[in-house]
Amino acid sequence: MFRQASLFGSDDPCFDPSFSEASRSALSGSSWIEYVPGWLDGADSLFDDLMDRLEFRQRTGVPMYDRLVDEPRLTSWWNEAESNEAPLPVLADARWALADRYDRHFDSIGFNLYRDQNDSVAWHADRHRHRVSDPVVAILSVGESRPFQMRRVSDPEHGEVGGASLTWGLGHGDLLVMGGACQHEWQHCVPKRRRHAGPRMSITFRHDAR
Ligand SMILES: O=C(O)CCC(=O)C(=O)O
Repeated sequence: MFRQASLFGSDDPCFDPSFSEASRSALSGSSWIEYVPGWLDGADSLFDDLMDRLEFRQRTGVPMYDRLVDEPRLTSWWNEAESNEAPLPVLADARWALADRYDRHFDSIGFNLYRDQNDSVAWHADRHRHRVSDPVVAILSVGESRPFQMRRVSDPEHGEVGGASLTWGLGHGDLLVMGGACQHEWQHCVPKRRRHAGPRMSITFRHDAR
């Protein structure tokens, strides 16, 4: 896996605490997304620091459609119950900035590494919707840009589709936040690509209570 240096920030990582570039869109009912392009500066250094610091593994036996498969990406987890400190100070600060803005206590961070164009995550809605009502999920993307898609469903378990999908190109420090009923009314995915794609990491902030 080789990451080509980009023009997108090899400086020390820092984010925009004022969310000045944020734009919020109502999706349907009470679902909304907020998109903040380039929220984080220094995305390249954050990617490299996390690669040095985290242990990634591949989950096996993951249910996908009607089969059990090896997940086509690598993952790593941090949660507050196991360790007080987020893996890097900039992520600790980001947690508090997100908590202030979205009024949620983000107590876990999931790291997903898409090594190249063959890595992906299939259509799904996050399972913690069964424990937390209307969870807010914040996704910070570093490394190369990959399409992130969302589609409306009548039932997130079975993915009955109702309309065209929406797509954002996420990478290089972009932030996308899903809120309201997104995990009940919508599914999301990161599809494989035909053309070469360098590595991308998504850093996902979740809360297990309000
Ligand atoms: O990598 C992403 O942008 C999406 C991650 C995701 O959907 C998940 O881990 O549930």
